[in-house]
Amino acid sequence: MAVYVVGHKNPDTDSVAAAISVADLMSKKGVEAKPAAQGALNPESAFVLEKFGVAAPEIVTDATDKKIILVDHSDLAQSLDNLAAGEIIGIYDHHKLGDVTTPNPLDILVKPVGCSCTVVKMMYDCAKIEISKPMAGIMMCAILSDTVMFKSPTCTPDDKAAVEALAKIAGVSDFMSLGVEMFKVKSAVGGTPAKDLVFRDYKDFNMGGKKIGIGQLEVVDLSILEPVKAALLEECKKVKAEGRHSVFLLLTDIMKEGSEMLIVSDDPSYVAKAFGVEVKGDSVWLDGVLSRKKQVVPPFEKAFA
Ligand SMILES: [Mn+2]
Repeated sequence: MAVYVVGHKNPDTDSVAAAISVADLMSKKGVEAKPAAQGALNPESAFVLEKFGVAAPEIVTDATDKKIILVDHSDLAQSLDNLAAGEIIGIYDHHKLGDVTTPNPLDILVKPVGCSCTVVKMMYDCAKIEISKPMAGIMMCAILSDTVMFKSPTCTPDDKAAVEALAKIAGVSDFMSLGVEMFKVKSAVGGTPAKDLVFRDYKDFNMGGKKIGIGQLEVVDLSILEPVKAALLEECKKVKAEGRHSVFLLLTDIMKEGSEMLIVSDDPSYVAKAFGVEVKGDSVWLDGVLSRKKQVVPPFEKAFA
């Protein structure tokens, strides 16, 4: 029975590239493994796979009767449906440990680095298994994406070293310009429905018993989002109306290195409490905030606790 390797809901490039590369590594170790994604690829991931000639993973949303390896998450809310009806045999991640549990011992490697693919690179090295050119290419792009080209506070020296090593294998001499090209693809919002933009990189959290949704759009210039901001806010209101306490959408300007946060909440004072800012109206600028995981989730968890 094949093992399915799968990342979080609303798959991003790390979830997709980590699933593909872990499945590749498992196969080379003699374990039948298939990469999977919990939904269609976003434009950035599609660009990256196309660039290195890698096929898109199968879409899988239910764990029933499957052996599963989780990558890039370990939260039930972000995982497959009916996880308890399957069997998790591994977790490879770079987030805080989530709330999944397993009936049996499992293989697990979770490291405080900027990207799951940095962890996967360590796993290849540890197993002394050669990384192919296409695998190196997609892993390198995932690390550049997750670390916002090394600007994110989540970025570590391990991530930079991994990108440099993977770029050599992939035969990419100027990885930073490939990174910019990738972020331009990510920034393109023209013709995309507001709903798709809100869910492009969206996660639900349980904070102090409240359901909180936090989405993020990273662009090379915030002005790109100006024409769609009102529609994004309307869409966030609809998402909140589905039974959430709050929905926050981070509009991140990777060049200015900060985020405008759109706020739809039963009690916006949590934003003031979490970030020490004055909140007027339905948005606030958070200077220096690039990382949801490191700079947004922890202060909110404290505030909602
Ligand atoms: Mn990641």
